[in-house]
Amino acid sequence: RGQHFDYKKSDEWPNEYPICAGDRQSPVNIELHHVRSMEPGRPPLGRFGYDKKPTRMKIVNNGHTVQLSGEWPAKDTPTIYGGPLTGLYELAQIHFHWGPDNTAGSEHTVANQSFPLEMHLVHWKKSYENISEAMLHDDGLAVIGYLMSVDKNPNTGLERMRASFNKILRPQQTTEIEPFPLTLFDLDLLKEGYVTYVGSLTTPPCNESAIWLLSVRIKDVTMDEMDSFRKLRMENHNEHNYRRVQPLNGRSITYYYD
Ligand code: SG7
Ligand code: ZN
Repeated sequence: RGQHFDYKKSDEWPNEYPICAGDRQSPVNIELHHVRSMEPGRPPLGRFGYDKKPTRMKIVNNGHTVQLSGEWPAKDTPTIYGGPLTGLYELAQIHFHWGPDNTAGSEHTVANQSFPLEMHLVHWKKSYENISEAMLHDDGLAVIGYLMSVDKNPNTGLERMRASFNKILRPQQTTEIEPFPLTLFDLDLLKEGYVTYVGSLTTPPCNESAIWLLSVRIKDVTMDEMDSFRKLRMENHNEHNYRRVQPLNGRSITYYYD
């Protein structure tokens, strides 16, 4: 099910994938003074399974990103609920967006500022049959995003992943890694608040099926970790894998805190 597209030609994506020119596209720029406060009485965002070690874990270079996925016993599969979400959303995979140097890389921007790395945790709504089916509905996916900027503190999850990056330097390479619980990424789930809006996949076919939750807290990534991402070869000699920000078209961005 490989989609082929070129980040250098993202203006041409709509020719082949018309939804990429839709009116609820992602990513977007977040202006904190435009952000609206949450409606009172919403249940807080919750999660389970993030602390459970999967039975297997693998990373794949799919030509557009590096993707981490795991296999858990059904009851332990990382799941989120509450906040702006209705129902349960189960984790499908985690992936990243970056650029050739520290001036760019993130997909979302804050006050027009880019960050070197953005981490996405893609979840799909369990009331749908599977993720492909969920992608056809406007509330089918919930993607949590973390913006990261360069600092000295290594991230244990990123360290565990990048130890095997030499096995997936080329597109379509895959390798199993020693399983670890996702809590090693130190994702203290959006406790300091997050912003949410309705949007799309940031890659073709750009389905308008994602509820976005972006951490307000910026995470750390080390220079060595960034170098490891930049050594991964992508399709079409792409040196970056972020899409530029898309118009809001009247959508509101809401600030949530528990
Ligand atoms: C990455 O971003 C991949 C895609 C993902 C896409 O290129 O991780 O995943 C697969 C399975 O190829 O698409 C449906 C999906 O998760 C867009 O995801 S994003 O909007 O979170 N950036
Ligand atoms: Zn993404």
